[in-house]
Amino acid sequence: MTILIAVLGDQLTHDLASLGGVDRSDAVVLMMEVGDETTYVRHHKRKIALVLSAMRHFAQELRDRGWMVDYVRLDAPDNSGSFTGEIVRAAKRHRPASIRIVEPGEWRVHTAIQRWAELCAIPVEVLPDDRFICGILEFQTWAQARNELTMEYFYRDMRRKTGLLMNAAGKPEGGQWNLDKDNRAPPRRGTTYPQPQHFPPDEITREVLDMVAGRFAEHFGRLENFGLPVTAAQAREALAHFVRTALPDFGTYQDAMVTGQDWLYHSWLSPALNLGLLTPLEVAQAAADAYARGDVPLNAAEGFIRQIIGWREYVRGYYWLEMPAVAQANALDAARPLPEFYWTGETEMLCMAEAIRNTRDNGYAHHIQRLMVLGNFAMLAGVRPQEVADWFLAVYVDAYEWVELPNVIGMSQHADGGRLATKPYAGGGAYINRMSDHCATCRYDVKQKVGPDACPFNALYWDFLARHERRFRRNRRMVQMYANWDRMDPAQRDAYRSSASAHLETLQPAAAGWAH
Ligand code: FAD
Ligand code: DLZ
Ligand code: SF4
Repeated sequence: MTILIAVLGDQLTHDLASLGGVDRSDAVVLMMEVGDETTYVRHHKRKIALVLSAMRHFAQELRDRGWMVDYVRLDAPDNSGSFTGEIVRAAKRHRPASIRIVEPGEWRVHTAIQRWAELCAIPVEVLPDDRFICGILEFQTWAQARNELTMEYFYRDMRRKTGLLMNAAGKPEGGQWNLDKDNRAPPRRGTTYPQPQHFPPDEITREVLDMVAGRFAEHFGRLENFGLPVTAAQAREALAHFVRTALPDFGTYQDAMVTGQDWLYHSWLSPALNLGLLTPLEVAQAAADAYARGDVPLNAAEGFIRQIIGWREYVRGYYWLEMPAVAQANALDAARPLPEFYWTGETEMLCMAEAIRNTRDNGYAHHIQRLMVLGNFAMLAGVRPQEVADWFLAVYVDAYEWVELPNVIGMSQHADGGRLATKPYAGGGAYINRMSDHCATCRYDVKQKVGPDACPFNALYWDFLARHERRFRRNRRMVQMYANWDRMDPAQRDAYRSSASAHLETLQPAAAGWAH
């Protein structure tokens, strides 16, 4: 009895649960390139190229391993344009006894799958995605036992569960769970930085690049110099390259920003991880092994592993716990439209212009650029969180709603009212100046507090605290900021607020049509 196994574009893992325990001679693997997935937001061109190229490579590998693959191409004349449309058509083509699929990464697709059994009149089996270290139900049980969803405690549980960086006595390696205090060094100057490994496009990728350049010409972002890993073998090479060249300094300079340096010591492994070309456990294990060999210091291995088995697993659990309501959350009542320069990069704020250039050229910005520059500015300016979320979902090669939405709504915009992060990630120019070399050559003066030449982050920061005083004044972690505000001369407070208003008035809203 034939089984139809649907494999989605971010499920490109050979030991995917749905591919296990099946007689290959009696199964058809269905992979679908569909218009809906390429345009539910107008993804960065590079992301579309990556996903479709990786899907085509994976299909080829499945065939080489003896699977029968029914691959629906985007340019097929009878392509229905949606997963559901293609499932119905495939059910008619193959007349399977049942359909199997691993639970999808996104709520939109989860909702669509609920209708498949009825539409196809056959059973649909949805299997847990065991590539994640923490299951969805496991996270829900963990969360139910707590008032606050503190990432640090979740992370410790994941360390215990995986045994990563744990000693024989069941204690954290080195005696501490978290070495973040060692990981806040400003950028190292006068040095060369490692670069991610570049994989020249093969014939499959070149064909996809040509198609994307034509069909998605209006989408944001550049395709030039495409060199992302598109197979599991390449992704493993990229992982080894990162461990060798960048991981040793990953921890120390994790929060640094340098003009013209797009990756610093970051891994740029999120695209491969989120597609399933790498699993979180193998990536974290590679860092732990490097530490065990003495190749990298503990603060690097711990800091990196925390991002993978801590933050990445935590935001995925949070997504499924809080959806669908969290997508509309707007606890700070932010109503401003997204400024146009997020799409054009045309701003005199050098930190913003640099992060947006990196985003346009590579579909990348590292965590501190996303959080403390792009996200911080939007929150301080009071931009509507759903517009911010649409932007982040559209412009990054690694963006999938399960990981993007918690990071935007919860971590960077505080729009969930503090469910994910107890304190808003807000900062003025001084923070960016400490962690980057941008301010030295910016048209604005980071040391000036108010006026047309002052760094806009300075006034916007105090204006944000003043606007949300009732919400944040009693927050234990913000007592010091409000004490500083209280000590300020009232004329200084007024000057901050009018300087912020003057800057906000200069912001041009983005024209419709960039994201949707
Ligand atoms: P590295 O710095 O090398 O970190 C290693 C890995 O840890 C990453 O590849 C990633 O898998 C994981 N990781 C690190 N931080 C996080 C985090 N906060 N949440 C989840 N995983 C994390 N990450 C995405 O994968 N997709 C997104 O759409 C996305 N949107 C974001 C939006 C905002 C506003 C913010 C603040 C963060 C977002 N992140 C997102 C998290 C993080 O910024 C990226 O994972 C990281 O920049 C990817 O680059 P890298 O592989 O070089 O990361
Ligand atoms: C991101 C993306 C794009 C651009 N295109 C496709 C596609 O044509 N076919 C496909 O299976 N997946 C695609 N993806 C990834 C999906 O959006 C992702 O698998 C689901 O959202 C998971 O819920
Ligand atoms: Fe950014 Fe302000 Fe520094 Fe300019 S001065 S780079 S706007 S923080």
